[in-house]
Amino acid sequence: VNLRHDLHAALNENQFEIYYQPLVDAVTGRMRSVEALVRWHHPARGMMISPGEFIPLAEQTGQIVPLGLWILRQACAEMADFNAHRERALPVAVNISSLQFIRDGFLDDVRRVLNETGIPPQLLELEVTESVLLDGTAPVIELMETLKTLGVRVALDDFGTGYSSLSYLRDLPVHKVKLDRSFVEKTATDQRVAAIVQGVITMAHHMDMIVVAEGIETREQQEDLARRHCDILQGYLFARPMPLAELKKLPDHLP
Ligand code: G
Ligand code: G
Ligand code: MN
Ligand code: NA
Repeated sequence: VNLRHDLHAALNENQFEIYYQPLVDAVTGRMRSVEALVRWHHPARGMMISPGEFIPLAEQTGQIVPLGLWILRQACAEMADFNAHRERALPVAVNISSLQFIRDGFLDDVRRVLNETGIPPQLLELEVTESVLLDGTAPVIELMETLKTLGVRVALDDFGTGYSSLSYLRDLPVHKVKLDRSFVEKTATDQRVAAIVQGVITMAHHMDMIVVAEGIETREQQEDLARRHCDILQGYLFARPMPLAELKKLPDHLP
């Protein structure tokens, strides 16, 4: 199978689907938002191909641009509809590849999607990783500031992996930091990791940022992160990423 070739046809043939994973309040377990995670139902392979496999490929071929726009539009359209039937609206976070984020025209895409789907900008969040800064910091900060004036928020994803630097926390106008799950795995058993996690949480709070812990799989991890005043938790313990139809059936609290 030639994934590179198949990826091209996949968009036209509607082979992608958005799954949603809840993020919950660390104290109450109430659902606070969802993260959109794309899935590819590959017809020949007869199974789903992980975005961990095809997103990097799409980045290499440039197909991340049309695919990323489709994901953004689809997630916003679906969540606008989803929220129309709910008492309390849920924000949706969409992962944006660095290539997509720093590309000329991204801001126009966001504006267009907001207009077309009618989703309130406050209900859209964009997740980017620190790799957006590879080509320079100033234009990225400017873009984030513009998004902020639109009402769209930005979260710093996978924080703590790669070449994370504390200066990113200082410089970037993000409203949320997502602690990578590699930290969550070790917080309970490694005092140094615990110290870093506690430090990031405390610093982020001083900068009025919300802290999310990803990859919560056990009660022990949940309790540990809640005790450290992490605001929001996400992980298989609460719910796996799921199709929209299943999201609609979830209760408001995921204890
Ligand atoms: O959902 P899963 O854990 O399989 O995702 C694997 C990787 O793919 C993660 O790094 C995730 O951020 C990324 N990913 C999932 N959905 C999207 C998406 O819609 N856009 C981008 N750019 N990355 C995504
Ligand atoms: O890079 P990003 O943080 O966007 O990727 C999120 C990825 O983490 C998705 O592929 C999602 O399926 C996965 N994920 C979500 N919760 C858990 C969890 O509790 N454990 C593990 N191992 N992966 C998780
Ligand atoms: Mn993410
Ligand atoms: Na992450």
